[in-house]
Amino acid sequence: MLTPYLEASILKRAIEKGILEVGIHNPRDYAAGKHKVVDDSPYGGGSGMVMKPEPFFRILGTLWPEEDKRRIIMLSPKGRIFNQDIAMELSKEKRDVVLLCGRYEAIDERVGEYLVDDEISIGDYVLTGGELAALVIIDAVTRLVPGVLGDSRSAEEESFSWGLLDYPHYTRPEEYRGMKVPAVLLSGNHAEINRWRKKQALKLTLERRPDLLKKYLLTEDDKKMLDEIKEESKWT
Ligand code: JFT
Repeated sequence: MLTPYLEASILKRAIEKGILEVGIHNPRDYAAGKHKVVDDSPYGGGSGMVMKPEPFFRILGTLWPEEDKRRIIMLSPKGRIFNQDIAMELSKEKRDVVLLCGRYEAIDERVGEYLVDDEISIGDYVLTGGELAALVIIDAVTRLVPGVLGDSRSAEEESFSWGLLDYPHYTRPEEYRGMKVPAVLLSGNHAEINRWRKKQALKLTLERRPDLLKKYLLTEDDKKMLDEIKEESKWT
């Protein structure tokens, strides 16, 4: 499940450049007995299966025996909701980040209790297991590591719209099926272009995600643009 995505696009390049290293370890390979059983029925009864604790303890004991060299994160619908702040924090993590992915109904509670530093969910919807959530985290974190996206995205550009929705983008042709690219973008006036983009970002964020706008630190010019936006919307 994991390798096709890791071997595509940006993640593949990050791995090739040596910026990212992903090891995939299957609990089944650490399971006991000839049948390599990783799940069992729940104590107390009920439907579904529970992942046994031993394979997880064995993986971690074998590959990360030193507790201070690992940060163990379990993907779980009960975890705190993943966001860009958590992605940023993980991109700066010096320890190996271990993403524990389960299947079936759940992982035996003792894994969370004794091994796990952090429980994370990628959002309030139900997945079949933790692997997709782990890929989402790997993707979001990796693109924040310096060198992954190349130098084309400057720090200035990143901070420009950080916390706001993105402004509209256009490429050639200048006119398509009667739809024109906004004239300001063809003007070559970069101060004006930047202001237009910031205003568009503020407008879209105000319309669709007012919750984001509340957390965003507004400059005096931002406030002025918001006033302009509100004034302009009175006429539509
Ligand atoms: C779902 C998950 C996340 C995240 C880990 C394990 C089993 C299936 C399941 C589904 C509903 C209730 C278990 C997982 C997630 C998310 C993570 C597991 N399941 N209980 N679902 N939704 N956002 N992260 Cl182990």
